[in-house]
Amino acid sequence: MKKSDGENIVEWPRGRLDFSAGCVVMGVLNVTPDSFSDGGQFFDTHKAIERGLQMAADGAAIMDVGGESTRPGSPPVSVKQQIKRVVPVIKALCTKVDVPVSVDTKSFEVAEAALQAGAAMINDITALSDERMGELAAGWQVPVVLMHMQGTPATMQAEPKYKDVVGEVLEFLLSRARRAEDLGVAKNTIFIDPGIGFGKTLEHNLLLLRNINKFIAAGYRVLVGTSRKSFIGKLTGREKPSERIFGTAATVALCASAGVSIVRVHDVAEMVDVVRVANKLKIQS
Ligand code: HH2
Repeated sequence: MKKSDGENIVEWPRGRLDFSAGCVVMGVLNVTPDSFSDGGQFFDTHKAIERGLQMAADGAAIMDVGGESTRPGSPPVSVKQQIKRVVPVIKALCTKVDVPVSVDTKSFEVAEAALQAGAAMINDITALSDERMGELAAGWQVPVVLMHMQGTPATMQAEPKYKDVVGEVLEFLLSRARRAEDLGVAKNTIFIDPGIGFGKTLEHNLLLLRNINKFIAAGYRVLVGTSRKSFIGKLTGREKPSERIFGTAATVALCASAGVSIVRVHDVAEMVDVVRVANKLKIQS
């Protein structure tokens, strides 16, 4: 079924996303010293702002600003520190460009400070484990990303276990999405995300990606974050995250072609090209 234009455009008081061509790109902007891929590169506020401006110029539809790494084993960062890292960057980007900025945090306080600074979206890797986050999104009428994770970043890669990874992850996401709706978040502004690499082995990640159509068919828009992740390193033998761009491109092309709405990536210019081509190559079933 072809969606009408109305369904392809998601609009809210602070932003707009146009899915009429298919998948769009969310650029990753980590204002952290220790992120697995770009840690330290944009820790300086000015460098982070410049990177955000570059991502907007490169065609990012959203910019995702985070102040806490979630890489396996990463230590938590205090609310105060996260706010100090992300708020000046969000403020500057919101005044300089039209692209909606999302905040990547599991903290209600950080999300609230980010919204006050102009953020237009919340990316919560704990899928509203603090339900005040859902009320916050509903009150500000902003979209939310709900991600699945088994365990916490400190422990998640120790020994992830599922009986049926696809079924369990999907069931969890649907229950959190329904809860978000109960809290007042509009259905078309809820994005579900299988959480690639968050408490998952290589095989779990591959099963989730091979079955991404099941998530797409579930009634909510889907976001996927594979960019430069270690499973791509395992498949390609590329140790350095910065060398995983072609591996990332394969996953991005397949996700876009399958009907994923948003891909979260570090290499915006490259993946905008990938998505533009893949959006035109949806395999007919
Ligand atoms: N992945 C990372 C962080 N946030 N959010 C969503 N919704 N989905 C993801 O797959 C996802 C995410 C990890 O990547 P990155 O931000 O580059 O690394 P770090 O957490 O080390 O800052």
